[in-house]
Amino acid sequence: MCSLDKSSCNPLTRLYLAASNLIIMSKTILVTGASSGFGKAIAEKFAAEKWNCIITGRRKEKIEALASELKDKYQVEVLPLVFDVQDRKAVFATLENLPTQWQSIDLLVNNAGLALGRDPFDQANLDDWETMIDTNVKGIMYVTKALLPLLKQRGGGHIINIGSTAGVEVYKDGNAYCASKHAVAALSKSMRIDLLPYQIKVTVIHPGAAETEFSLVRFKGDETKAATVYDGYKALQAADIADISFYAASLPGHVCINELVVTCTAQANSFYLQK
Ligand code: NDP
Ligand code: 8X3
Repeated sequence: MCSLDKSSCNPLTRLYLAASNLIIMSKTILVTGASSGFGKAIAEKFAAEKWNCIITGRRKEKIEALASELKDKYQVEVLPLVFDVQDRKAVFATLENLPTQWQSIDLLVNNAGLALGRDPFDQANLDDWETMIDTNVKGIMYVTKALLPLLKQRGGGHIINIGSTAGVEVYKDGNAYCASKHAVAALSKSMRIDLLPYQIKVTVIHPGAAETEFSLVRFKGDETKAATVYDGYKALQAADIADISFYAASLPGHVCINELVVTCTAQANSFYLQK
């Protein structure tokens, strides 16, 4: 018998106990928008900390390449999933049919999102507006709703939503992007209240300017315009948001960071940036 004193077990039993301990201790994160920027850095950080990762995005080759890289580098399990968060049917079909061994999710990071254009309200493009609302708002709603049965079944768990300083203050020509991120702030508050009975933590992180593919997407591939956004100061890096997400996810069960506004030192808020 070795139920109380592990040191008295034979080596094989000790090995078995150590392995089962490792299995029990492995946690799982699902992060959307992992093909670049914050999402990719978040997957890298959590994989480095030995979390198993479900990574999602639309660009299949990038998601699959990241999956191989994380598996090789960190010896963790990685499930790559390719879908558009705007596509309600695809979101539910994929997330309601996760392989059994992937159904215990400790942390959902709703990160996938984008800005398209930066134009005055009267000149902004309606299709861009719809894409931003469909991705940044409806995407979070679909993904979260699809995963909630699993989170509830698991008991507890944590949702981190990536908002923006654009969800704290509205800036000129920010219109629909700012509205979408204000919606993320409101949805985060709403989730936190409604999910209280299930002990699910809800954190919203509002980053300021960060050097990712964000501006390249916003300015539709215009590299010069995108680079100008980060000229003359040290912007936040994707790894900064990954580290902060990991910290928020590592706190004791009874502690929840509700909201965090994070900027680089050169930025005070949406309006003041020292270049
Ligand atoms: P990136 O453009 O580098 O990354 C965006 C990620 O979202 C990509 O992986 C992209 O993957 C994914 N994505 C976009 N649209 C969809 C979609 N319809 N379905 C599935 N995945 C999608 O930008 P960031 O990393 O900077 O952006 C991540 C989040 O952070 C966004 O919500 C953004 O609004 C927010 N944010 C960014 C800031 C910044 O200054 N960079 C500051 C504050 C907030 P794919 O194209 O493969 O689908
Ligand atoms: C991204 C930061 O300032 O472009 O959400 O809105 S900002």
